[in-house]
Amino acid sequence: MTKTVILGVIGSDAHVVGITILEQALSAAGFDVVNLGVQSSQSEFVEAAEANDAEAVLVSSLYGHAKQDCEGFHQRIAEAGLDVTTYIGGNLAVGQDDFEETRSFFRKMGFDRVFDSETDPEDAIASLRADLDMRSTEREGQTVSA
Ligand code: B12
Repeated sequence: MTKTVILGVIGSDAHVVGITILEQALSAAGFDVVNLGVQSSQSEFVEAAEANDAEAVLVSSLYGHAKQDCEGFHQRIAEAGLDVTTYIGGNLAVGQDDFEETRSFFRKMGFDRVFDSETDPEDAIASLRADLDMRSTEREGQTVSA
């Protein structure tokens, strides 16, 4: 079954090239992509995930304000009762920094995976396939034992 993913650039960020490339790569890999485009709010991500019964939400941020823009994001997802895999990627901090610290920060925020701006879309797709397949297996397991 085709898996639906929500993709967008969060906050006031207007960098569109990265998500355009990601959308093409994800579509070519067989995912059903709902691209919210740039300058998307947290509510737009959550509402789109709900409306499209999405399996994953992919957040992009390039302009350095991802920490502020993603504050409370996972709380909103939980409040909406959504069980989605969440990824974030791009230029997630202002200026040069230790990416492992950035990764750790966003992991603590609730993102399942955190990608830097050097990420090859194919690597993100491989991770997504693995994570979503694992979720399906877990769900099937739950159904059988229920
Ligand atoms: C083009 C560009 C612009 C254009 C954007 C045009 C447009 N509509 O897209 C313009 C001139 C408008 C612009 C404006 C600004 N920009 Co600018 N911009 C760039 C630039 C040169 C290239 C970005 C780009 O298109 N890259 C090519 C694409 C293919 O790569 P990408 O975006 O990184 O995406 C890839 C990966 O990051 C990754 N990825 C991205 N998101 C996600 C999400 C997930 C889930 C995954 C898995 C992977 C992933 O996969 C993508 C595909 O390979 C970068 C510098 C750079 N070399 O990256 C600065 C840069 C991003 N901009 C920057 C800044 C500061 C700004 C401004 C704030 C400047 C200002 N003071 O006005 C504004 C912000 C305006 C706004 N509201 O967004 C900074 C951000 C600094 C930071 N984070 O610390 C950068 C890094 C430049 C710099 N070195 O300072 N910018």
